[in-house]
Amino acid sequence: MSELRAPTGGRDAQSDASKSEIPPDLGLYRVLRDDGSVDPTTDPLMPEALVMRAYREMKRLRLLDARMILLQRQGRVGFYGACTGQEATPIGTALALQKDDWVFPGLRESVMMLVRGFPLSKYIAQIFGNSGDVLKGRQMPSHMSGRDVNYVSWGSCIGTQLPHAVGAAWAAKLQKKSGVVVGFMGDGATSEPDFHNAINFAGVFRVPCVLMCQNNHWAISVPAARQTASPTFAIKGRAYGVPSLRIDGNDVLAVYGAVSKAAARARDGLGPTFIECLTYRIGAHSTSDDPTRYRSQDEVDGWMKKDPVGRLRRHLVHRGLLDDARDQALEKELNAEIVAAVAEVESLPPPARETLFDDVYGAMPWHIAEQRDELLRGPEAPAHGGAGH
Ligand SMILES: Cc1ncc(C[n+]2csc(CCOP(=O)(O)OP(=O)(O)O)c2C)c(N)n1
Repeated sequence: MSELRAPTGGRDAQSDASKSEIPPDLGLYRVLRDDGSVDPTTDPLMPEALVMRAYREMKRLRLLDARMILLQRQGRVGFYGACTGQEATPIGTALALQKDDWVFPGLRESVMMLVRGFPLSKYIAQIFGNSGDVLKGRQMPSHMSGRDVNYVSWGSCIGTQLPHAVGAAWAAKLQKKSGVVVGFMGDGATSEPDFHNAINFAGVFRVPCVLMCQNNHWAISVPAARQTASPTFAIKGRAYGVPSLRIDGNDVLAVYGAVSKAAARARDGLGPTFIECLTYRIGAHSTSDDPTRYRSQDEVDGWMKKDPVGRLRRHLVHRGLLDDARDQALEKELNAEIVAAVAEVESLPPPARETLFDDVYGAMPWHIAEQRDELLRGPEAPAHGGAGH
């Protein structure tokens, strides 16, 4: 990844100082400047239509997350894990990938399904877990997935998706398929054995994958500084012989540029790349968490100034592609889209009881068929599944 310059050093430094000497796994690849202009020496020249699309997707996700948290507080959905403050990383990644690529996510990347073409109403039905849900409501809440868009369900046990991602990439290599696999993790996942197994295997077998670490500074209540004594997470790739870099994960142009190059390397048979995306979880870990118990509002306020949506908005205004009126109109349109999608699926009944037995066996064994028949002879299920999952 030597072509990606490393503009700054130190844990959270974001100035443009001392550009060239710092190795990419200690530096910070960044494109968007604070005033909305771009650094011409690092600009990946993302096509204008894609930059506009990125803004639309990031803004929609910001609104969608806020709406889903509201629904959870009203008892209409069971649980939700938001991506607020981290939108640039999954969206910039999704826009850099191709149709036959695969995504093995953690908790905060499900928007990639939408960017890859999964319909919003079906996505929201997965959050309700009702009969509009193609997964038949069996997954853990906030574990959306979509076979049509090569987006695999998160396993929930931290880090387990990483050996799966690397294994899928190895399979693609053996089968001479063209797809690249992207595996995501949080900073906390780098302390799991699965991370080390996966990245070691990826390096040894030079599999076509990109491993993305969203360093959002917290693993629930454990700060990144208690997660590792390494100066960066990216540097961990050195031990495994995997080219690694640290990028500004709140800069969608940087994410797009870095992932495009890493995916191209993988496609060219040059093996894996490990990318640490420096970002921040603005909201709670999930609707079951109260972050005021373990971090200060000052810290959150500091990161709000580096908010990825605001930074991209400044860039679009700087380029003359957006103004207040257009931005407000877009917000109205996106809110209406979300409200309509919720209205379309919320009143659907729960999945039919017999679906519980689908998709498990090719040919249903007799004892399972017996249990299904007994269930169907029993009393009717309540008309609505209620709020709790
Ligand atoms: C193996 C395992 N240990 C603990 C947990 C409980 N847990 C759920 S999320 C989480 C923190 C994850 O932090 P990180 O990997 O940084 O991702 P983030 O949630 O910040 O995106 C933990 C410890 C779990 N799900 N699995």
